[in-house]
Amino acid sequence: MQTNDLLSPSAAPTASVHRGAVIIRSARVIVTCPGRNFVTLKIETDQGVYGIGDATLNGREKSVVAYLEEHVIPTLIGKDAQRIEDIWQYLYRGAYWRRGPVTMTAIAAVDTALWDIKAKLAGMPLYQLLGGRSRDGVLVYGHANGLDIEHTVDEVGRYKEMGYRAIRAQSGIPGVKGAYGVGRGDMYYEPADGTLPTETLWNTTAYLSYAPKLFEKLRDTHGFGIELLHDVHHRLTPIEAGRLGKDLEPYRLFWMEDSTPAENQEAFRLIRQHTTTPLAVGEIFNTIWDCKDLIQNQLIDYIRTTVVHAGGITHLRRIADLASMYQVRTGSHGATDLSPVCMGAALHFDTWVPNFGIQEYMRHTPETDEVFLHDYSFKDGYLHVGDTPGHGVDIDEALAAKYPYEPKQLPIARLQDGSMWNW
Ligand code: EZ4
Ligand code: CO
Repeated sequence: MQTNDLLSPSAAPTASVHRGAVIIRSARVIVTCPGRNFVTLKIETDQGVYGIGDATLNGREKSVVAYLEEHVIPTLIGKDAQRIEDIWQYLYRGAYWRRGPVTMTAIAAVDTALWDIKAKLAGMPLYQLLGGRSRDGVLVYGHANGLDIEHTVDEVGRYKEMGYRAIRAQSGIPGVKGAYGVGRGDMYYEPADGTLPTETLWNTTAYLSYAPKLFEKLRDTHGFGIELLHDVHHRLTPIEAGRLGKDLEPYRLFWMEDSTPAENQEAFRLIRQHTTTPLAVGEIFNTIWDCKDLIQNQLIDYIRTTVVHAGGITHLRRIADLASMYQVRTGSHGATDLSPVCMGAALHFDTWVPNFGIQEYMRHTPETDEVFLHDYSFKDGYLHVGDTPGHGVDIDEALAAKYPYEPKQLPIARLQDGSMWNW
């Protein structure tokens, strides 16, 4: 009797292992807190080559750890580490439950580690594997935060002296408790600050009259020879964002970021109709579907998705390619909660991607930089990657173990009457 191979269980389609395979032997998650929490995935192969990927999701670190340990790592063992695309599809399509920040951060960690491995196997820095260098250095912007206008103007001056050519300016607002972006220290603005979310108070009226005065003073003092950026951090409605964009036009911002929440991508049409201030959004997006309408309708100028929160190099490349068709450029998120592993991978991506715009760069603490040894450096407003094979970032596990996890959450915002607002 003939057997039907298609129906027999032994013919169930699995990804077969080919000659030349580099088998994933183990994978584990490392959690460390050298000043702030970071989650790192380390994938080891049977050829001694390993790769690491950032898996940090600020305030939700343990959710990603559980997703990786319970659901992802067991499926990786025995797979060929070279099959980056197939593993990406396996983790995305194969999960049934698609998208979401936890899932996509976990996928990003695997993807980043696999690109690290592939580049190491090739003996190349990652940017070479992606298609080679498109630029000499990666333009970055730093964060100048002050308690009021005068302080912020001074802080921008300090960033200019450090060599920055592009600076994000955020200022406290009189009468507004805990306005977004006001640091506690000089260099390391760190919003995740409580075991329970800190409550901040928001006042749109005060902000809308204060922000244009800040940029007027910044231009008066520092001139137009420096790029200035501003993050609204989702605090406005679309029509309010349109008004702010219009009020800021004389000060020629590089961009106005996250001026309204973007779950409804259509919302940006209203902002666009009212202002020529360039618009940036995307740091909390996790797939291309969050950006699709914004990009295809040319409602934004910069897409801020990044390696760790948008599915890794593999998915970010797809977003950047879509964006390039509409002259939308990249402006990846790079706050301190994105580890040096993400920063390293992002800088290789930025060195290659044709439609690069700018890269956010908040310096990590010296403790973090010691745990995560990295081959990138800042000079004259640009970050430069070195030629170490892979993405050029490694983790000192013995040192990492000295900094145990500290639970911390992001703040929340309320209006004057107590209603919840967008933080
Ligand atoms: O508040 O990364 O542009 N940067 C930002 C960040 C975010 C934090 C949240 O985890 O908006 O400072
Ligand atoms: Co932001």
